[in-house]
Amino acid sequence: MKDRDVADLIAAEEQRQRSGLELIPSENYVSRDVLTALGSVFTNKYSEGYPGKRYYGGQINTDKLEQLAIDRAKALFKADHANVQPHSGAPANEAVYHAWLEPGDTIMGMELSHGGHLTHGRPGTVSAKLFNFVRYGIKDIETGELDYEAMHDLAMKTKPRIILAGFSSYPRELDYAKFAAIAKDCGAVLMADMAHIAGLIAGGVLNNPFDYGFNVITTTTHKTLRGPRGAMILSKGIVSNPLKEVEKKVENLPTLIDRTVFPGLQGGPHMNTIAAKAVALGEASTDEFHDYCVQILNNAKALSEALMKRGFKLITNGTDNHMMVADVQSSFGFDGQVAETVLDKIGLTLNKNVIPDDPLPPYRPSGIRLGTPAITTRGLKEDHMNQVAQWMHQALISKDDDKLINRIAKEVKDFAESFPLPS
Ligand code: DSN
Repeated sequence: MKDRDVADLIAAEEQRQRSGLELIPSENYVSRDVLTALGSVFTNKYSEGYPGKRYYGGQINTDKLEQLAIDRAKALFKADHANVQPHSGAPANEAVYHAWLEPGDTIMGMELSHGGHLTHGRPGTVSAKLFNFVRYGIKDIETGELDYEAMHDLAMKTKPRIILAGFSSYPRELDYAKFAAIAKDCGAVLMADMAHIAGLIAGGVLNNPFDYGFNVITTTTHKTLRGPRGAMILSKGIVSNPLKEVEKKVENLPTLIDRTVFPGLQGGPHMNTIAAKAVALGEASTDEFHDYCVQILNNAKALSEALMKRGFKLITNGTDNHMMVADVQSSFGFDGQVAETVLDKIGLTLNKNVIPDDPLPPYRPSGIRLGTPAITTRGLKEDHMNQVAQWMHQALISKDDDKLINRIAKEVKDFAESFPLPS
């Protein structure tokens, strides 16, 4: 590479990734094939429109490529349709809202501090300015069970046009059948934002919302799914020509969504990213990927138990998926920002996070969020989780002891470097 400034930063980032352990639950290490597709000549091509219906010439390969990604996504998630063009998760969610709703309509989503995502109605976001969000949340903080009765009552009172099941910091499975029953009673469309757990659904270790009557699923492609940064919208319904207007009926959601993604919200799709999505979807359909997903869950269980044994207060007392949220303020007497900084120093990367109804502000919240997708890709197994928990505990209880912190950092580095990045 001729540009030494950028080349040096790439090399430094590769070294950082190699010598540390990535515990942010929304991150992963992609395969060399995904990186190759991302860096391919498809980056040179404009392809506004959809396969067979483009506004530019020269689409002989892009049409086949996008169709391949669509077909793989449909087969993997049992969808009638897949739109593989969204650049990221936030615009994918926006696209669904705009495809189905009119300004002022109501969406029911998860309370943000209980695990909901910014695009599920955080004040100040574009969607919160345009739509009316109402909230459901956790009933029992010890088990993480949602308050489905309150959700039903609120849905009947506010008549949301979309009920959104999904989260970015909730460590339990949702009861999709209960969501479906509530949506049926109030007449809402059912949408799942499965960005965090798409890989686990593809790998067959968590439930697929489509099996419970959901209409739409949005997901990013770079978390447990282990693909490039980007997103997809999967839907049930009739697929028709996206260049022609259709009536706003639930069976037309695939076409309504296509028309909202392009030309509604985006211009040209990023075909190199779509190539990498196709590769990741191919990888996710293998037995090896299923085994990887089983290991993610086993590692998360082992890590959560090892942490709780050392006095970490975990929200809902454990996990059913790949992530954990720990209340470090009540466990150790300092906030999540302090914990994030200390753990960064020893080479364990995770993020500060709010806990349900957090009394502290979001930039200094009570909690941290961590997970096992990336370390499982590196090859760590249940037996290693005790060691990870021990390093975290030692570093946090001795956070001002620079000598000890440096010693742990060296141990983490030596350990991490014995688990290579995917090649
Ligand atoms: N930023 C993502 C996460 O970490 O969960 C969600 O967008």
